[in-house]
Amino acid sequence: MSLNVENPSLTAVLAPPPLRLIDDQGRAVPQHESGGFRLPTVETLLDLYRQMVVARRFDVQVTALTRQGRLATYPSALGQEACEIAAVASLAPQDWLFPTYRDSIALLTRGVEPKDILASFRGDWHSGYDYQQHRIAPQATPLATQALHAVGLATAAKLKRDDTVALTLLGDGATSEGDAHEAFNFAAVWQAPVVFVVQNNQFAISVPLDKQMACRTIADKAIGYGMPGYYVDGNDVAAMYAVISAAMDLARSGGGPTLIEGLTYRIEAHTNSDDPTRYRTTADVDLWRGRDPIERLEKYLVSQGALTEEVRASILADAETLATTTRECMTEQAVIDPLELFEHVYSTPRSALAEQRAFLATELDGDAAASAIANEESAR
Ligand SMILES: Cc1ncc(C[n+]2csc(CCOP(=O)(O)OP(=O)(O)O)c2C)c(N)n1
Repeated sequence: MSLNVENPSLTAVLAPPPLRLIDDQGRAVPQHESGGFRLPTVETLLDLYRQMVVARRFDVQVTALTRQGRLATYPSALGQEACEIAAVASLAPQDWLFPTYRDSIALLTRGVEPKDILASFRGDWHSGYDYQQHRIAPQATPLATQALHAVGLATAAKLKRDDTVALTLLGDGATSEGDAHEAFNFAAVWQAPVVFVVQNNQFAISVPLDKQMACRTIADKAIGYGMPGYYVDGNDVAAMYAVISAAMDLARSGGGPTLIEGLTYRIEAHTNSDDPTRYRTTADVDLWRGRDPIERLEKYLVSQGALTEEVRASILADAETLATTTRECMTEQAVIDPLELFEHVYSTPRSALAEQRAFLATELDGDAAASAIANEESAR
């Protein structure tokens, strides 16, 4: 059945320009274009700038270590610093963050040590950080599952009448999952204090967003769920911070959830096992490199006289110190016991798992014996 529409062009959908407070050239946008959001203070912006510069240095360093074979895998967030840092900066100490594999720099910004962030990427079976201490859930690899967990925690906080808000980060691809739909729907039905920040980096590995949905923006979907939605320039940290902070305030004061889409771009490959030249052009990547979130803020801060050479040098020195710590912790041999994997599954051992454990133990013994022989031979 087709709709009887006289003018089919009426059904054409055009994405609006995303909300921004600082434009590509590093200029504050006029008040009437700011959607009612206020530009954060220069002090706040300088702090966000520092965190973005440090986070990028970490990201670049970890990508290099992965290429050297020190880590099994690392999903880079290069180019997405504005979304990641704005999200963490909007959290109060009691709030919870529900991140994905892409969001290591968010963990870093919330105070997790590099060696603890990287434990699972080196091959350990569990995350290296204490979830309760940092109020950060495990970095989810199954897409969108963390959104449900965030809604669960937020609903519990509401029932307990405490003022905790949950913030979850999702990719554009994750919004194609049923779990994302369930999370958005029940967050709105239950008016849960949760904020969904979708980093639309335009690809789910090799699949562009227009192969996943036909609507204008992900943010538009919010209206269907019954919550506010914002389509924001995800490379403008000022806008991301202003919108996310407002959504956190709304959730904390009992106003329910918000869906925020940050339009951004993943500059690096999906992970080190991906070849992005198969599905996107160098021209596209160059275009987005030209919209760099750090350079944009830098221009603004310089124009305000807030970023002097001295301040910049001290931020770069901090970033280098962190890169050195990161390199050093990766040169230490990881102490990993693969058999530990079986220890916390059931309180009473199950026969199938016991068989698998015995199988792995035999394999590990074989490996140990083989490497002992190899060592002996090379010593001769
Ligand atoms: C439930 C589920 N299905 C498929 C995958 C395989 N997978 C891993 S990453 C990815 C793309 C995710 O894209 P997006 O949500 O946009 O996040 P990005 O990696 O771009 O940050 C897919 C399909 C998965 N991890 N989980």
